[in-house]
Amino acid sequence: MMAQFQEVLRQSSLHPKPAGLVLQYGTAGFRTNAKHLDHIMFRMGLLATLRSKKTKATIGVMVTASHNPEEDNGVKLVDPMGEMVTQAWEGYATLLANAEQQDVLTSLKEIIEKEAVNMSQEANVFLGRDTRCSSARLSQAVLDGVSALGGHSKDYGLVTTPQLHYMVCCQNTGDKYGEATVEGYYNKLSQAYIQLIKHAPNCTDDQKHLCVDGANGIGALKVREMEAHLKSGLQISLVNDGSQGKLNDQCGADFVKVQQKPPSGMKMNPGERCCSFDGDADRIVYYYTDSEGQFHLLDGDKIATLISTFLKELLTQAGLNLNIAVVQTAYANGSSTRYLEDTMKVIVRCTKTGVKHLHHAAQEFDIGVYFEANGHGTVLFSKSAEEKIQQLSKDPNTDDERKTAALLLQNTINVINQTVGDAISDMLLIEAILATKGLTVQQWDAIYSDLPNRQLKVKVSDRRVIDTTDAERRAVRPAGLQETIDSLVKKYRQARSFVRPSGTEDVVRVYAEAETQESADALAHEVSLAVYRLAGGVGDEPKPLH
Ligand code: 16G
Ligand code: MG
Repeated sequence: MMAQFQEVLRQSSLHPKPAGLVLQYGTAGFRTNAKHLDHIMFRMGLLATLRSKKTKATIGVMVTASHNPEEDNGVKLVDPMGEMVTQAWEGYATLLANAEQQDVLTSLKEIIEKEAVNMSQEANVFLGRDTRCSSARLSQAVLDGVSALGGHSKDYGLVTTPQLHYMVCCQNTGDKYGEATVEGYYNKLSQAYIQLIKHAPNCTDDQKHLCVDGANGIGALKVREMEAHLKSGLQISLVNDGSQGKLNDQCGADFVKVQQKPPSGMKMNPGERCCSFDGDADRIVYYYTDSEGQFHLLDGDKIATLISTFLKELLTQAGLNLNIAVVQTAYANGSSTRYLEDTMKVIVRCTKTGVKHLHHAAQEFDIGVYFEANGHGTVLFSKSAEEKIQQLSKDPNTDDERKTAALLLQNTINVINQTVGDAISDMLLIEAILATKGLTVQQWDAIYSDLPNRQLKVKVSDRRVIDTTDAERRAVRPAGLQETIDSLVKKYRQARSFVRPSGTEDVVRVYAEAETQESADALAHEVSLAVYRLAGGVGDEPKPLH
Protein backbone atom coordinates (compact mmCIF):
# COMPACT_ATOMS: atom_id res chain seq x y z
CA MET A 1 0.00 0.00 0.00
CA MET A 2 2.85 2.36 0.87
CA ALA A 3 4.44 1.74 -2.52
CA GLN A 4 1.11 2.50 -4.19
CA PHE A 5 0.86 5.85 -2.44
CA GLN A 6 4.45 6.64 -3.39
CA GLU A 7 3.48 6.02 -7.01
CA VAL A 8 0.45 8.29 -6.66
CA LEU A 9 2.68 11.04 -5.30
CA ARG A 10 5.21 10.61 -8.08
CA GLN A 11 2.59 10.60 -10.86
CA SER A 12 0.61 13.40 -9.28
CA SER A 13 3.62 15.69 -9.50
CA LEU A 14 3.54 15.13 -13.27
CA HIS A 15 -0.08 16.37 -13.29
CA PRO A 16 0.24 19.41 -11.06
CA LYS A 17 -2.72 21.49 -9.95
CA PRO A 18 -2.50 25.21 -10.62
CA ALA A 19 -2.39 26.67 -7.08
CA GLY A 20 -5.63 28.27 -5.95
CA LEU A 21 -7.79 26.87 -8.77
CA VAL A 22 -11.17 25.71 -7.39
CA LEU A 23 -13.62 23.66 -9.46
CA GLN A 24 -16.92 21.99 -8.57
CA TYR A 25 -18.23 18.64 -9.72
CA GLY A 26 -21.37 20.21 -11.21
CA THR A 27 -24.62 18.90 -12.68
CA ALA A 28 -22.71 16.86 -15.25
CA GLY A 29 -19.18 16.63 -13.90
CA PHE A 30 -16.27 19.05 -14.16
CA ARG A 31 -16.34 21.39 -17.09
CA THR A 32 -14.07 24.31 -17.97
CA ASN A 33 -11.33 25.42 -20.34
CA ALA A 34 -9.27 22.36 -21.29
CA LYS A 35 -6.02 23.94 -20.17
CA HIS A 36 -7.10 23.76 -16.50
CA LEU A 37 -8.05 20.11 -16.53
CA ASP A 38 -4.94 17.93 -16.60
CA HIS A 39 -4.76 17.45 -12.80
CA ILE A 40 -8.53 16.96 -12.63
CA MET A 41 -8.32 14.10 -15.12
CA PHE A 42 -5.47 12.41 -13.29
CA ARG A 43 -7.35 12.67 -10.01
CA MET A 44 -10.60 11.41 -11.54
CA GLY A 45 -8.58 8.40 -12.68
CA LEU A 46 -7.66 7.90 -9.02
CA LEU A 47 -11.21 8.40 -7.84
CA ALA A 48 -12.74 6.07 -10.45
CA THR A 49 -10.29 3.41 -9.28
CA LEU A 50 -11.41 3.85 -5.67
CA ARG A 51 -15.06 3.78 -6.73
CA SER A 52 -14.41 0.57 -8.63
CA LYS A 53 -12.76 -1.05 -5.62
CA LYS A 54 -15.63 0.09 -3.43
CA THR A 55 -18.40 -1.20 -5.73
CA LYS A 56 -16.40 -4.24 -6.92
CA ALA A 57 -17.53 -3.30 -10.42
CA THR A 58 -16.35 -1.50 -13.53
CA ILE A 59 -16.62 2.31 -13.46
CA GLY A 60 -16.75 4.62 -16.50
CA VAL A 61 -14.92 7.87 -17.12
CA MET A 62 -16.00 10.01 -20.06
CA VAL A 63 -13.86 12.90 -21.26
CA THR A 64 -16.17 15.47 -22.84
CA ALA A 65 -17.65 18.94 -22.37
CA SER A 66 -20.78 18.10 -24.34
CA HIS A 67 -22.28 21.23 -25.97
CA ASN A 68 -19.63 23.63 -24.62
CA PRO A 69 -17.21 25.31 -27.04
CA GLU A 70 -14.33 23.30 -28.53
CA GLU A 71 -11.77 24.95 -26.18
CA ASP A 72 -13.51 23.51 -23.11
CA ASN A 73 -13.41 19.99 -21.85
CA GLY A 74 -14.77 18.04 -18.94
CA VAL A 75 -15.20 14.69 -17.28
CA LYS A 76 -18.16 12.62 -16.11
CA LEU A 77 -18.01 9.52 -13.92
CA VAL A 78 -20.31 6.57 -14.64
CA ASP A 79 -21.54 4.21 -11.91
CA PRO A 80 -21.85 0.40 -12.30
CA MET A 81 -25.36 0.25 -13.78
CA GLY A 82 -24.47 2.96 -16.27
CA GLU A 83 -25.93 5.72 -14.13
CA MET A 84 -24.37 9.02 -13.12
CA VAL A 85 -22.08 8.65 -10.15
CA THR A 86 -23.87 8.80 -6.80
CA GLN A 87 -24.08 12.14 -4.95
CA ALA A 88 -21.69 11.38 -2.05
CA TRP A 89 -18.94 10.62 -4.55
CA GLU A 90 -19.58 13.89 -6.38
CA GLY A 91 -18.53 15.45 -3.09
CA TYR A 92 -15.35 13.36 -3.02
CA ALA A 93 -14.65 14.37 -6.60
CA THR A 94 -14.78 18.02 -5.60
CA LEU A 95 -12.64 17.36 -2.51
CA LEU A 96 -9.93 15.54 -4.46
CA ALA A 97 -10.00 17.96 -7.39
CA ASN A 98 -9.39 20.95 -5.17
CA ALA A 99 -6.72 19.51 -2.86
CA GLU A 100 -3.49 21.49 -3.25
CA GLN A 101 -0.58 19.50 -4.61
CA GLN A 102 0.85 18.57 -1.19
CA ASP A 103 -2.59 17.47 0.12
CA VAL A 104 -3.55 14.97 -2.57
CA LEU A 105 -2.62 11.93 -0.49
CA THR A 106 -4.42 13.22 2.59
CA SER A 107 -7.63 13.69 0.59
CA LEU A 108 -7.25 10.32 -1.04
CA LYS A 109 -6.77 8.62 2.33
CA GLU A 110 -9.75 10.49 3.75
CA ILE A 111 -12.00 9.05 1.02
CA ILE A 112 -10.55 5.56 1.46
CA GLU A 113 -11.22 5.73 5.18
CA LYS A 114 -14.71 7.24 4.98
CA GLU A 115 -15.83 4.66 2.44
CA ALA A 116 -13.82 1.83 4.00
CA VAL A 117 -12.37 1.02 0.56
CA ASN A 118 -10.55 -2.30 0.47
CA MET A 119 -7.32 -1.35 -1.30
CA SER A 120 -6.44 -4.92 -2.19
CA GLN A 121 -9.65 -5.26 -4.22
CA GLU A 122 -9.14 -5.22 -8.02
CA ALA A 123 -10.27 -2.20 -9.97
CA ASN A 124 -11.53 -1.77 -13.51
CA VAL A 125 -12.16 1.47 -15.38
CA PHE A 126 -13.67 2.02 -18.85
CA LEU A 127 -12.65 5.21 -20.61
CA GLY A 128 -14.18 7.11 -23.50
CA ARG A 129 -13.65 10.50 -25.12
CA ASP A 130 -15.22 12.93 -27.56
CA THR A 131 -13.58 14.50 -30.63
CA ARG A 132 -12.13 17.62 -28.96
CA CYS A 133 -8.46 18.08 -29.75
CA SER A 134 -7.64 18.14 -26.02
CA SER A 135 -9.48 14.89 -25.32
CA ALA A 136 -6.72 12.42 -26.24
CA ARG A 137 -4.18 14.11 -23.98
CA LEU A 138 -6.68 14.42 -21.13
CA SER A 139 -7.73 10.77 -21.33
CA GLN A 140 -4.07 9.81 -21.01
CA ALA A 141 -4.06 11.70 -17.70
CA VAL A 142 -7.06 9.63 -16.56
CA LEU A 143 -5.22 6.44 -17.50
CA ASP A 144 -2.19 7.61 -15.49
CA GLY A 145 -4.45 8.04 -12.47
CA VAL A 146 -5.89 4.56 -12.82
CA SER A 147 -2.49 2.92 -13.21
CA ALA A 148 -0.99 4.87 -10.30
CA LEU A 149 -3.40 3.01 -8.02
CA GLY A 150 -2.82 -0.29 -9.82
CA GLY A 151 -6.22 -0.38 -11.53
CA HIS A 152 -6.95 -2.00 -14.89
CA SER A 153 -8.36 0.12 -17.65
CA LYS A 154 -9.90 -0.27 -21.07
CA ASP A 155 -9.77 2.69 -23.38
CA TYR A 156 -12.68 2.73 -25.86
CA GLY A 157 -11.25 5.81 -27.53
CA LEU A 158 -13.77 7.86 -29.49
CA VAL A 159 -17.29 7.01 -28.32
CA THR A 160 -20.44 8.96 -27.49
CA THR A 161 -21.19 9.50 -23.79
CA PRO A 162 -24.23 7.15 -23.92
CA GLN A 163 -22.15 4.46 -25.63
CA LEU A 164 -19.74 4.50 -22.70
CA HIS A 165 -22.63 4.31 -20.20
CA TYR A 166 -23.98 1.36 -22.17
CA MET A 167 -20.62 -0.44 -22.12
CA VAL A 168 -20.27 -0.04 -18.36
CA CYS A 169 -23.77 -1.44 -17.79
CA CYS A 170 -23.15 -4.42 -20.11
CA GLN A 171 -19.89 -5.24 -18.39
CA ASN A 172 -21.42 -5.17 -14.91
CA THR A 173 -24.50 -7.20 -15.78
CA GLY A 174 -22.55 -10.09 -17.25
CA ASP A 175 -23.56 -9.10 -20.78
CA LYS A 176 -27.27 -9.51 -19.93
CA TYR A 177 -27.88 -6.01 -21.18
CA GLY A 178 -25.79 -6.58 -24.29
CA GLU A 179 -22.20 -7.06 -25.34
CA ALA A 180 -19.75 -4.47 -23.99
CA THR A 181 -18.43 -3.43 -27.40
CA VAL A 182 -19.33 -0.63 -29.79
CA GLU A 183 -20.17 -3.29 -32.36
CA GLY A 184 -22.47 -4.99 -29.84
CA TYR A 185 -24.24 -1.68 -29.28
CA TYR A 186 -24.83 -1.18 -33.01
CA ASN A 187 -26.04 -4.73 -33.46
CA LYS A 188 -28.51 -4.64 -30.59
CA LEU A 189 -30.05 -1.29 -31.50
CA SER A 190 -30.12 -1.78 -35.25
CA GLN A 191 -31.68 -5.25 -35.04
CA ALA A 192 -34.43 -3.92 -32.79
CA TYR A 193 -34.99 -1.02 -35.17
CA ILE A 194 -35.24 -3.28 -38.21
CA GLN A 195 -37.78 -5.45 -36.38
CA LEU A 196 -39.83 -2.40 -35.42
CA ILE A 197 -40.08 -0.94 -38.90
CA LYS A 198 -41.30 -4.27 -40.29
CA HIS A 199 -44.60 -3.11 -38.82
CA ALA A 200 -44.54 0.13 -40.78
CA PRO A 201 -47.28 0.23 -43.41
CA ASN A 202 -45.78 0.78 -46.91
CA CYS A 203 -43.01 3.09 -45.82
CA THR A 204 -41.72 5.05 -48.83
CA ASP A 205 -38.10 6.08 -49.35
CA ASP A 206 -39.19 9.66 -48.69
CA GLN A 207 -40.48 8.73 -45.27
CA LYS A 208 -37.26 6.88 -44.50
CA HIS A 209 -35.17 9.97 -45.09
CA LEU A 210 -33.78 12.03 -42.21
CA CYS A 211 -31.35 14.97 -42.07
CA VAL A 212 -28.98 14.76 -39.11
CA ASP A 213 -26.85 17.61 -37.76
CA GLY A 214 -23.89 15.92 -36.03
CA ALA A 215 -22.73 19.14 -34.29
CA ASN A 216 -19.29 18.48 -35.85
CA GLY A 217 -18.72 16.02 -33.04
CA ILE A 218 -18.57 12.41 -31.98
CA GLY A 219 -22.24 11.83 -32.80
CA ALA A 220 -21.49 12.43 -36.48
CA LEU A 221 -18.79 9.75 -36.54
CA LYS A 222 -20.97 7.27 -34.72
CA VAL A 223 -24.13 7.87 -36.72
CA ARG A 224 -22.10 6.99 -39.83
CA GLU A 225 -21.00 3.72 -38.22
CA MET A 226 -24.56 2.95 -37.13
CA GLU A 227 -25.98 3.66 -40.59
CA ALA A 228 -24.07 0.74 -42.06
CA HIS A 229 -25.96 -1.59 -39.69
CA LEU A 230 -29.41 -0.27 -40.56
CA LYS A 231 -29.56 -1.96 -43.97
CA SER A 232 -31.15 1.13 -45.58
CA GLY A 233 -33.99 1.02 -43.05
CA LEU A 234 -33.13 4.68 -42.56
CA GLN A 235 -31.57 7.03 -45.09
CA ILE A 236 -29.50 9.67 -43.39
CA SER A 237 -28.16 12.91 -44.84
CA LEU A 238 -25.48 13.99 -42.41
CA VAL A 239 -24.43 17.63 -42.10
CA ASN A 240 -21.87 19.13 -39.72
CA ASP A 241 -20.00 15.85 -39.79
CA GLY A 242 -16.80 17.40 -38.45
CA SER A 243 -14.97 17.49 -41.78
CA GLN A 244 -15.08 21.30 -41.97
CA GLY A 245 -16.89 23.19 -39.23
CA LYS A 246 -16.01 23.63 -35.57
CA LEU A 247 -17.59 21.56 -32.79
CA ASN A 248 -20.93 23.00 -31.56
CA ASP A 249 -20.29 26.21 -33.48
CA GLN A 250 -23.60 27.47 -34.96
CA CYS A 251 -24.86 23.91 -34.81
CA GLY A 252 -25.92 21.10 -32.50
CA ALA A 253 -28.97 20.47 -30.31
CA ASP A 254 -28.21 23.17 -27.76
CA PHE A 255 -27.75 25.85 -30.43
CA VAL A 256 -30.99 24.88 -32.18
CA LYS A 257 -33.00 24.73 -28.94
CA VAL A 258 -31.71 28.01 -27.50
CA GLN A 259 -31.66 30.00 -30.75
CA GLN A 260 -34.85 28.39 -32.08
CA LYS A 261 -33.36 28.25 -35.55
CA PRO A 262 -31.76 25.65 -37.86
CA PRO A 263 -28.03 24.93 -37.59
CA SER A 264 -25.70 26.33 -40.20
CA GLY A 265 -25.17 24.00 -43.14
CA MET A 266 -28.66 22.46 -42.97
CA LYS A 267 -30.64 22.88 -46.18
CA MET A 268 -34.26 22.23 -45.33
CA ASN A 269 -37.04 21.50 -47.80
CA PRO A 270 -40.51 22.32 -46.44
CA GLY A 271 -41.83 19.50 -44.28
CA GLU A 272 -38.53 17.60 -44.24
CA ARG A 273 -37.62 15.90 -40.95
CA CYS A 274 -34.36 17.10 -39.41
CA CYS A 275 -32.65 16.53 -36.08
CA SER A 276 -29.60 17.78 -34.19
CA PHE A 277 -27.33 15.97 -31.74
CA ASP A 278 -25.26 17.76 -29.14
CA GLY A 279 -21.46 17.53 -28.83
CA ASP A 280 -21.38 14.18 -27.01
CA ALA A 281 -24.62 12.81 -28.52
CA ASP A 282 -26.67 12.51 -25.34
CA ARG A 283 -29.29 15.02 -26.53
CA ILE A 284 -31.49 15.27 -29.59
CA VAL A 285 -34.08 17.73 -30.90
CA TYR A 286 -36.16 17.53 -34.10
CA TYR A 287 -37.39 20.35 -36.36
CA TYR A 288 -38.74 21.25 -39.79
CA THR A 289 -39.82 24.31 -41.76
CA ASP A 290 -43.36 24.64 -43.10
CA SER A 291 -44.38 25.79 -46.57
CA GLU A 292 -44.21 29.43 -45.39
CA GLY A 293 -40.62 28.94 -44.31
CA GLN A 294 -41.55 29.08 -40.62
CA PHE A 295 -39.25 27.05 -38.34
CA HIS A 296 -40.82 24.50 -35.95
CA LEU A 297 -38.93 22.88 -33.10
CA LEU A 298 -39.88 19.52 -31.57
CA ASP A 299 -38.05 19.43 -28.26
CA GLY A 300 -37.75 16.92 -25.43
CA ASP A 301 -41.36 17.52 -24.36
CA LYS A 302 -42.68 16.66 -27.82
CA ILE A 303 -40.43 13.61 -27.90
CA ALA A 304 -41.67 12.41 -24.49
CA THR A 305 -45.25 12.85 -25.65
CA LEU A 306 -44.69 10.87 -28.84
CA ILE A 307 -42.96 8.03 -27.03
CA SER A 308 -45.42 7.79 -24.14
CA THR A 309 -48.42 7.84 -26.51
CA PHE A 310 -46.88 5.00 -28.49
CA LEU A 311 -46.10 2.96 -25.38
CA LYS A 312 -49.53 3.52 -23.88
CA GLU A 313 -51.23 2.33 -27.08
CA LEU A 314 -49.08 -0.79 -27.13
CA LEU A 315 -49.84 -1.54 -23.48
CA THR A 316 -53.56 -1.27 -24.22
CA GLN A 317 -53.27 -3.54 -27.26
CA ALA A 318 -51.23 -6.03 -25.25
CA GLY A 319 -53.77 -5.89 -22.43
CA LEU A 320 -50.96 -5.24 -19.96
CA ASN A 321 -51.73 -3.32 -16.83
CA LEU A 322 -48.46 -1.45 -16.22
CA ASN A 323 -48.21 2.08 -14.88
CA ILE A 324 -46.51 4.61 -17.11
CA ALA A 325 -45.27 8.03 -16.08
CA VAL A 326 -43.58 10.97 -17.77
CA VAL A 327 -40.91 12.79 -15.78
CA GLN A 328 -40.18 16.41 -16.66
CA THR A 329 -38.51 19.47 -15.17
CA ALA A 330 -39.84 22.98 -14.59
CA TYR A 331 -38.69 23.83 -18.14
CA ALA A 332 -41.30 21.54 -19.66
CA ASN A 333 -43.71 23.58 -21.73
CA GLY A 334 -47.01 24.03 -19.86
CA SER A 335 -48.92 22.75 -22.89
CA SER A 336 -47.06 19.45 -22.79
CA THR A 337 -47.82 18.90 -19.12
CA ARG A 338 -51.50 19.71 -19.69
CA TYR A 339 -51.74 17.43 -22.69
CA LEU A 340 -50.08 14.54 -20.86
CA GLU A 341 -52.22 14.89 -17.74
CA ASP A 342 -55.60 15.85 -19.21
CA THR A 343 -55.69 14.14 -22.59
CA MET A 344 -53.27 11.25 -22.30
CA LYS A 345 -54.06 10.67 -18.64
CA VAL A 346 -50.55 9.57 -17.74
CA ILE A 347 -48.86 10.35 -14.45
CA VAL A 348 -46.56 13.39 -14.71
CA ARG A 349 -43.74 14.06 -12.25
CA CYS A 350 -41.56 17.16 -12.04
CA THR A 351 -37.99 17.01 -10.71
CA LYS A 352 -35.04 19.33 -10.40
CA THR A 353 -32.93 19.96 -13.53
CA GLY A 354 -30.18 17.41 -14.23
CA VAL A 355 -30.43 13.95 -15.68
CA LYS A 356 -29.79 12.08 -12.45
CA HIS A 357 -32.88 13.56 -10.80
CA LEU A 358 -35.13 12.60 -13.69
CA HIS A 359 -33.57 9.18 -13.95
CA HIS A 360 -34.21 8.37 -10.30
CA ALA A 361 -37.81 9.57 -10.44
CA ALA A 362 -38.44 7.47 -13.57
CA GLN A 363 -37.21 4.34 -11.76
CA GLU A 364 -40.26 4.45 -9.51
CA PHE A 365 -42.67 3.33 -12.25
CA ASP A 366 -43.19 0.21 -14.37
CA ILE A 367 -42.37 2.42 -17.34
CA GLY A 368 -40.80 5.83 -16.76
CA VAL A 369 -40.35 8.15 -19.75
CA TYR A 370 -38.08 11.04 -18.83
CA PHE A 371 -37.03 14.00 -20.95
CA GLU A 372 -35.68 17.44 -20.33
CA ALA A 373 -37.03 20.07 -22.70
CA ASN A 374 -33.47 20.41 -24.05
CA GLY A 375 -33.71 16.92 -25.55
CA HIS A 376 -31.96 14.75 -23.01
CA GLY A 377 -33.97 11.69 -22.09
CA THR A 378 -34.78 8.02 -22.33
CA VAL A 379 -37.25 5.39 -21.11
CA LEU A 380 -36.79 3.05 -18.14
CA PHE A 381 -38.57 -0.29 -17.82
CA SER A 382 -38.71 -1.98 -14.44
CA LYS A 383 -37.48 -5.54 -14.24
CA SER A 384 -40.96 -6.86 -13.61
CA ALA A 385 -42.37 -4.87 -16.54
CA GLU A 386 -39.76 -6.40 -18.85
CA GLU A 387 -40.57 -9.87 -17.53
CA LYS A 388 -44.32 -9.44 -18.04
CA ILE A 389 -43.79 -8.24 -21.60
CA GLN A 390 -41.50 -11.16 -22.34
CA GLN A 391 -43.89 -13.71 -20.83
CA LEU A 392 -46.75 -12.40 -22.90
CA SER A 393 -44.77 -12.56 -26.13
CA LYS A 394 -43.99 -16.23 -25.45
CA ASP A 395 -47.35 -17.33 -24.08
CA PRO A 396 -48.95 -19.80 -26.57
CA ASN A 397 -52.42 -18.74 -25.42
CA THR A 398 -51.96 -15.09 -26.37
CA ASP A 399 -54.03 -13.97 -29.36
CA ASP A 400 -52.31 -12.44 -32.38
CA GLU A 401 -53.03 -8.80 -31.62
CA ARG A 402 -51.72 -9.03 -28.09
CA LYS A 403 -48.68 -10.99 -29.22
CA THR A 404 -47.80 -8.43 -31.90
CA ALA A 405 -48.05 -5.64 -29.33
CA ALA A 406 -45.85 -7.57 -26.90
CA LEU A 407 -43.22 -8.15 -29.58
CA LEU A 408 -43.29 -4.47 -30.53
CA LEU A 409 -42.81 -3.60 -26.87
CA GLN A 410 -39.89 -5.97 -26.67
CA ASN A 411 -38.17 -4.46 -29.68
CA THR A 412 -38.88 -1.01 -28.27
CA ILE A 413 -37.08 -2.01 -25.09
CA ASN A 414 -34.12 -3.22 -27.16
CA VAL A 415 -33.79 -0.09 -29.26
CA ILE A 416 -33.63 2.04 -26.12
CA ASN A 417 -30.45 2.78 -24.17
CA GLN A 418 -31.88 2.70 -20.66
CA THR A 419 -28.67 3.84 -18.98
CA VAL A 420 -28.90 7.49 -20.05
CA GLY A 421 -30.32 9.80 -22.73
CA ASP A 422 -28.85 8.77 -26.08
CA ALA A 423 -29.28 10.75 -29.32
CA ILE A 424 -28.68 7.75 -31.60
CA SER A 425 -31.02 5.45 -29.69
CA ASP A 426 -33.70 8.15 -29.30
CA MET A 427 -33.45 8.91 -33.01
CA LEU A 428 -34.04 5.27 -33.93
CA LEU A 429 -36.97 5.00 -31.54
CA ILE A 430 -38.59 8.19 -32.86
CA GLU A 431 -38.04 7.15 -36.47
CA ALA A 432 -39.56 3.73 -35.76
CA ILE A 433 -42.60 5.26 -34.04
CA LEU A 434 -43.23 7.75 -36.86
CA ALA A 435 -42.90 4.93 -39.41
CA THR A 436 -45.17 2.44 -37.63
CA LYS A 437 -47.80 5.06 -36.89
CA GLY A 438 -47.46 6.56 -40.38
CA LEU A 439 -47.01 10.04 -38.93
CA THR A 440 -45.36 12.98 -40.65
CA VAL A 441 -43.29 15.40 -38.58
CA GLN A 442 -46.09 18.00 -38.93
CA GLN A 443 -48.68 15.55 -37.59
CA TRP A 444 -46.42 14.78 -34.67
CA ASP A 445 -45.93 18.50 -34.05
CA ALA A 446 -49.70 19.07 -34.11
CA ILE A 447 -50.34 16.80 -31.10
CA TYR A 448 -50.33 19.98 -29.01
CA SER A 449 -49.13 23.59 -29.49
CA ASP A 450 -46.31 24.92 -27.34
CA LEU A 451 -46.95 28.02 -25.27
CA PRO A 452 -44.61 30.84 -26.34
CA ASN A 453 -41.69 31.03 -23.92
CA ARG A 454 -38.44 32.84 -23.23
CA GLN A 455 -35.28 31.99 -21.33
CA LEU A 456 -32.93 34.68 -20.04
CA LYS A 457 -29.93 34.74 -17.74
CA VAL A 458 -28.97 37.28 -15.10
CA LYS A 459 -25.47 37.78 -13.73
CA VAL A 460 -25.38 38.17 -9.94
CA SER A 461 -22.42 38.42 -7.59
CA ASP A 462 -23.28 35.08 -5.95
CA ARG A 463 -25.90 32.84 -7.52
CA ARG A 464 -26.16 30.84 -4.26
CA VAL A 465 -28.33 33.61 -2.78
CA ILE A 466 -31.14 32.01 -4.81
CA ASP A 467 -32.65 29.00 -3.11
CA THR A 468 -35.55 27.09 -4.59
CA THR A 469 -38.09 24.46 -3.61
CA ASP A 470 -40.85 22.42 -5.28
CA ALA A 471 -38.57 21.06 -8.04
CA GLU A 472 -37.15 24.55 -8.63
CA ARG A 473 -40.56 26.01 -9.38
CA ARG A 474 -40.57 28.37 -6.40
CA ALA A 475 -37.87 30.57 -4.87
CA VAL A 476 -37.61 30.58 -1.08
CA ARG A 477 -34.72 33.06 -1.02
CA PRO A 478 -34.02 35.96 -1.33
CA ALA A 479 -36.97 37.30 0.64
CA GLY A 480 -39.70 38.86 -1.48
CA LEU A 481 -38.57 37.42 -4.82
CA GLN A 482 -41.27 34.75 -5.12
CA GLU A 483 -44.00 37.23 -4.10
CA THR A 484 -42.77 39.56 -6.82
CA ILE A 485 -42.75 36.78 -9.42
CA ASP A 486 -46.28 35.74 -8.37
CA SER A 487 -47.64 39.24 -8.85
CA LEU A 488 -45.91 39.63 -12.24
CA VAL A 489 -47.26 36.29 -13.46
CA LYS A 490 -50.81 37.39 -12.57
CA LYS A 491 -50.63 40.16 -15.18
CA TYR A 492 -50.54 37.70 -18.10
CA ARG A 493 -52.75 34.91 -19.39
CA GLN A 494 -51.63 31.30 -19.17
CA ALA A 495 -48.42 32.57 -17.63
CA ARG A 496 -45.81 30.81 -15.55
CA SER A 497 -42.30 31.83 -14.53
CA PHE A 498 -39.50 30.60 -12.29
CA VAL A 499 -35.84 31.31 -11.56
CA ARG A 500 -33.00 28.98 -10.55
CA PRO A 501 -29.24 29.19 -10.14
CA SER A 502 -27.50 27.45 -13.05
CA GLY A 503 -25.54 24.31 -12.21
CA THR A 504 -23.09 24.76 -15.07
CA GLU A 505 -22.58 28.52 -15.48
CA ASP A 506 -22.18 31.41 -13.11
CA VAL A 507 -25.64 32.88 -13.75
CA VAL A 508 -29.25 32.80 -12.57
CA ARG A 509 -31.63 31.42 -15.19
CA VAL A 510 -35.08 32.91 -15.79
CA TYR A 511 -37.91 31.10 -17.56
CA ALA A 512 -41.26 32.56 -18.57
CA GLU A 513 -44.12 31.32 -20.70
CA ALA A 514 -47.44 32.95 -21.60
CA GLU A 515 -50.22 33.03 -24.15
CA THR A 516 -48.29 35.24 -26.59
CA GLN A 517 -44.59 35.70 -27.35
CA GLU A 518 -44.85 39.39 -26.40
CA SER A 519 -46.22 38.47 -22.98
CA ALA A 520 -43.60 35.76 -22.44
CA ASP A 521 -40.83 38.20 -23.38
CA ALA A 522 -42.20 40.97 -21.17
CA LEU A 523 -42.67 38.63 -18.23
CA ALA A 524 -39.14 37.17 -18.63
CA HIS A 525 -37.73 40.68 -18.64
CA GLU A 526 -39.69 41.80 -15.57
CA VAL A 527 -38.68 38.72 -13.62
CA SER A 528 -35.03 39.27 -14.67
CA LEU A 529 -35.24 42.78 -13.27
CA ALA A 530 -36.62 41.43 -9.99
CA VAL A 531 -33.71 38.97 -9.78
CA TYR A 532 -31.24 41.73 -10.61
CA ARG A 533 -32.63 43.99 -7.86
CA LEU A 534 -33.30 41.43 -5.14
CA ALA A 535 -30.43 39.00 -5.70
CA GLY A 536 -27.49 41.34 -6.21
CA GLY A 537 -27.25 41.74 -9.98
CA VAL A 538 -23.93 42.84 -11.46
CA GLY A 539 -23.33 44.90 -14.61
CA ASP A 540 -26.09 46.72 -16.47
CA GLU A 541 -29.74 46.30 -15.57
CA PRO A 542 -31.52 43.81 -17.87
CA LYS A 543 -33.07 45.63 -20.85
CA PRO A 544 -36.48 44.88 -22.38
CA LEU A 545 -36.37 42.50 -25.37
CA HIS A 546 -38.35 44.81 -27.65
C1 16G B 1 -26.25 19.62 -17.58
C2 16G B 1 -27.19 18.46 -17.41
C3 16G B 1 -28.49 18.73 -18.10
C4 16G B 1 -29.09 20.02 -17.60
C5 16G B 1 -28.09 21.15 -17.71
C6 16G B 1 -28.62 22.35 -16.97
C7 16G B 1 -26.61 16.12 -17.29
C8 16G B 1 -25.94 14.97 -17.99
N1 16G B 1 -26.61 17.25 -17.96
O1 16G B 1 -25.89 19.78 -18.93
O2 16G B 1 -29.35 17.67 -17.83
O3 16G B 1 -30.22 20.35 -18.33
O4 16G B 1 -26.88 20.77 -17.09
O5 16G B 1 -27.69 23.38 -16.99
O6 16G B 1 -27.07 16.00 -16.17
P1 16G B 1 -27.89 24.63 -16.05
O7 16G B 1 -27.91 24.16 -14.63
O8 16G B 1 -26.74 25.51 -16.38
O9 16G B 1 -29.20 25.26 -16.43
MG1 MG C 1 -24.41 16.35 -23.84
